[in-house]
Amino acid sequence: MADRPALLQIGKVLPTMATRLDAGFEVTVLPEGDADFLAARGGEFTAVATMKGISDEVMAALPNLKIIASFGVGYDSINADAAAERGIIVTHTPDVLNDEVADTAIMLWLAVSKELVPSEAWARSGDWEAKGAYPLTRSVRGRKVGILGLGRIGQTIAEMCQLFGNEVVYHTRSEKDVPYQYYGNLVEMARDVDVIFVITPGGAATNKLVNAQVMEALGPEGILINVARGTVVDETAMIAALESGKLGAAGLDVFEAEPKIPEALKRLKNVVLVPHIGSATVETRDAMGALVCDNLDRWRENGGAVTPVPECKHLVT
Ligand code: NAP
Ligand code: 8YV
Repeated sequence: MADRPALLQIGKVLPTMATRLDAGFEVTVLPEGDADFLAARGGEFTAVATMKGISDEVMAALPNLKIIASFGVGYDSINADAAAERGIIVTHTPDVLNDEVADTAIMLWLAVSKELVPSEAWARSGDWEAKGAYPLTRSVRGRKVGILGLGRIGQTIAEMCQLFGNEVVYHTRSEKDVPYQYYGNLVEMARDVDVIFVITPGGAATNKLVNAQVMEALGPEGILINVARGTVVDETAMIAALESGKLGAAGLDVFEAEPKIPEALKRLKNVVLVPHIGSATVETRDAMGALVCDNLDRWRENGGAVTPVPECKHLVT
């Protein structure tokens, strides 16, 4: 392998990442809107570092590619099966963001239940003086919590819920060895809980998993928190359920066509919306960036990888 393999960078990396990438690789940033670039130079690159996935077209234009190191644990914007078939290792950044994303999920639940946004507006606007105390809100204590996707992050959310004295139950495709009640049927779980945290991967297998039936089962007092991917929830059905009161409220970090958020969703009072900030702290993003670089360095040293995605584990010795 070349001492400094040619690496194609997709998206803007963190300063800490730039220093490390430059130390080990000959880095070229993929120019946006330059249709001729890949045709002319695609054959040069054996490594990719990406902050925003990689399209099938770009992957196909890199015939000598050996590794795609992706920033983020979710890799629904990378065709990992196609990469594995070509012998390309895809890596992601699991675990280092579990706590941060769980914190964001709990923050959204607290903000929705305790009406942080409208009560803050009440304080700022002078309504407190003019109208008196803000109306009572609802407690998160002692609630029954349903977790859709009890993986690394889902389990961290479950642990945090123990601090609030919540009963935790969950739905996944396969039952886990955990002390929480398992529901094989998502609608049945929705019927029995006060809040659902959505924290599955995105992609075709989970597309619109949270549909109108699930949201109606969660009900007029129910709260939906989505920190997974916008695609996991049927957004049109969610807006209709929130407008009609069939679903009580929602806290959303992710959206179907982000960064676009439907105007109808923005108009609703019973939602808290944040712009995909689940892992977005300096500390956690630096840890994710470091793991991207660790993967690339391992590959450069011995052809391996630290955290390959499951589809590519067999390519790593
Ligand atoms: P993980 O450890 O792989 O856990 C995924 C969980 O989802 C597993 O329990 C899995 O169990 C379950 N699952 C998968 N497909 C399912 C299906 N069709 N129906 C029901 N359950 C299903 O992943 P993680 O590290 O916790 O991350 C989860 C996801 O969170 C990521 O893929 C990403 O999309 C999202 N995320 C968002 C942010 C953010 O900033 N908002 C940050 C990080 C991650 P089974 O396989 O048994 O079904
Ligand atoms: C990041 C995420 O915001 O890890 C994930 O799957 O969604 C987030 O941590 C994203 O990957 C940054 O591109």
